[in-house]
Amino acid sequence: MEKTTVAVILTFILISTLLVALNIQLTRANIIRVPDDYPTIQQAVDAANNWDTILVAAGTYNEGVSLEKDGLRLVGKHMDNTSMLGVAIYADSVAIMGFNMVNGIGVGLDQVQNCTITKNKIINCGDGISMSMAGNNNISYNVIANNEYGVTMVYSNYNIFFGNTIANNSQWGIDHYLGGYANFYYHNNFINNSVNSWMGDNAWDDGYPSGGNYWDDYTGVDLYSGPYQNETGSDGVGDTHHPIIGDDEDCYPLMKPYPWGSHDIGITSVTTSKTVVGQGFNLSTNVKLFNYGNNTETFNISISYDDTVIILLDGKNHTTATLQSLNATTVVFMWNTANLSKGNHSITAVTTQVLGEEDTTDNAFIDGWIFVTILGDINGDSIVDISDITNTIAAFGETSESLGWREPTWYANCDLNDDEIVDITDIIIVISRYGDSL
Ligand SMILES: [Ca+2]
Ligand SMILES: [Ca+2]
Ligand SMILES: [Ca+2]
Ligand SMILES: [Ca+2]
Repeated sequence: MEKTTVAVILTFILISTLLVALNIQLTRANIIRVPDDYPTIQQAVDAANNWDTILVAAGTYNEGVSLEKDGLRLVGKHMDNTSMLGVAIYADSVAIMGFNMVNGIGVGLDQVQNCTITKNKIINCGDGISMSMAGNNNISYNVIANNEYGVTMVYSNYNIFFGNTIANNSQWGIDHYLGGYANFYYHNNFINNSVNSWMGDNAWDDGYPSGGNYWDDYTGVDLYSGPYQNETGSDGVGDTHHPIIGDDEDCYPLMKPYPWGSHDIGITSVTTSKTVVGQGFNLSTNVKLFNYGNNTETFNISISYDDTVIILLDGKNHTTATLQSLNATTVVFMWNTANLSKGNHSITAVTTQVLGEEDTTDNAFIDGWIFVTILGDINGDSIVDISDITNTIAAFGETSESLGWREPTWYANCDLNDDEIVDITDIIIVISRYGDSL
């Protein structure tokens, strides 16, 4: 064969190969639009090839979609404005994102792998997400709420769930009862489900400091930090493990629902030294704060009774605090009750919003109430009588350090002269006021 012939054949082969490659590239890049190209999502799915992308404009599509093509990407405009009833997936590597599925059929994953379900709202469906023999799928940043079951699994393993809010589901948030093990859950919020998770053998945290999930029924506190939660100082992670039905546990339960902003401070508790106080006497209110963000923040904190900002003993109406990332502090406010009428008052602490802060729901905290009364009325029933005397005698000798099992305020309410001990002076005050009433 002549050299030129060989060159021509080689060139032909090269161009053919390029064309085939280009064709595959074109096939992969196909984008179909709903409703521009097809009026319904199902018609677009039926017309699509594997690995196509279907973009769905905002609107209400009153259809449940059945999907059997590998790699298909179904993308709604936004989870708030692109509605459909749900989708049943029977193919691998499918992606569903940006849909609002309300009063529909939710998402079904049937014997599929490597699918991504992200940024959808799945609300008021029977099962939010139902998985049957589905593995290695990625379920992230969805709101799965007000369903009967949030997620149900039948022999479905090795799936990853993160950043989802699973809330108000009337049965179980996640149901592994019919087989679901080695699934991995972190940074999800479990809120107000009848039972947050049922059975299974799964992983519930991403190690330290990344952490686990937020559980509304977690009862622990956050006073310590570190991988073993034995180092001084809070870190936004509960100090004790959160048990999950079955033998599982979340070793690093989060103290606040995800996501935590990069600028985000919050008040975690407000406690006032007395719940019942003689009018005109001093109180101290402790406000505990946490910095969930990754920046050092400086901000003001004030406290109010009812809607009136309290002027502190130092004459100011606020305190300024600086708090490093993932750290807690307690600010103490000393104030006097002279301006408060006798009766119940609510106590509220408020912090200023720091620059860039999005979640301000935890920048205000209401701490129940205090009862302002006449001096000597220990139990707040508006009269000084024998029960106040016996209460004070029962607290005789108590100091803030010697409380044992008792509530701090029980001792504090009896320490009428604020000298940090319940002694004969306090008993004499009660007796001298015997019979006084509001
Ligand atoms: Ca902790
Ligand atoms: Ca906040
Ligand atoms: Ca009384
Ligand atoms: Ca005293």
